[in-house]
Amino acid sequence: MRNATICLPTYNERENLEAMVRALQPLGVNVLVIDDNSPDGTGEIADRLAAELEFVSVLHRERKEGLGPAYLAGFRRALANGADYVLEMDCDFSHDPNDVPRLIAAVDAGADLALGSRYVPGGGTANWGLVRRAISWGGSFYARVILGLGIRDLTGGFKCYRRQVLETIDLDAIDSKGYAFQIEGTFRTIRKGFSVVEVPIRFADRTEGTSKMSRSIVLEAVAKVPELRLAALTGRL
Ligand SMILES: Nc1nc2c(ncn2[C@@H]2O[C@H](COP(=O)(O)OP(=O)(O)OP(=O)(O)O)[C@@H](O)[C@H]2O)c(=O)[nH]1
Ligand SMILES: [Mg+2]
Repeated sequence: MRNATICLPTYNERENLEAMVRALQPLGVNVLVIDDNSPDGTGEIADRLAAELEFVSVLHRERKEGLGPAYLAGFRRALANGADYVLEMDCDFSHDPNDVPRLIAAVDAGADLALGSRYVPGGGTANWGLVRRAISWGGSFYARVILGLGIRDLTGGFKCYRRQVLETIDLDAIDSKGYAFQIEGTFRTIRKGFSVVEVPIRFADRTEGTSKMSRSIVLEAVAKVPELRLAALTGRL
């Protein structure tokens, strides 16, 4: 049986973490919580769950540095622990735990990276306002055109990587923190010749806790996309 590890970054997800872990329990996956010393006590909840449940482990980091560094630390830990598949997922129920088996099945079927996608037929966003939808769709459009990719949803954070991908792409070279991290991971995967498939998902707004999205995360992505394009053009990527 292959080992699938879900990397679950948390920052102040006290209201969501336990319910998320319980929802993932029947799926036969490992869960690695990556907590950045959340002031609301999420890290202690994670420790309690890890002590109770064999499939749960915790990576404590000293401070909040953004999603990118948290995921990179999680990827390295998951690979060291022998994961065959490494997943990314938010801990706020925007990503439906019941969709995890479909992402895994896409990699079982041969994809090297499966992306949960809002912008392919069958996918979508629930209860998002027009502005939020426009920013998200526009961000993927911008990245798709500049990077010349055929992928519809480049900023989503619900993914399943085959181990070989993360062993091949240069993780040390990635310094993106927010949405740019998602774009960069997928771009590097494609540049190395790996196959990517989009799996339609319905993305729901969080109902508990607060968003960590910020203007700087959006601006980082706007700047990072042409940087990635240039790196590819000059053979550095
Ligand atoms: N470890 C860690 N986790 C983070 C950090 N920033 C966000 N997260 C977690 O990453 C996931 C996604 O963050 P959200 O705040 O939901 O951001 P988002 O999904 O882009 O924005 P919304 O759709 O508005 O919720 C959640 O599980 C957060 O707790 C961080 O700096 N460190
Ligand atoms: Mg969210």
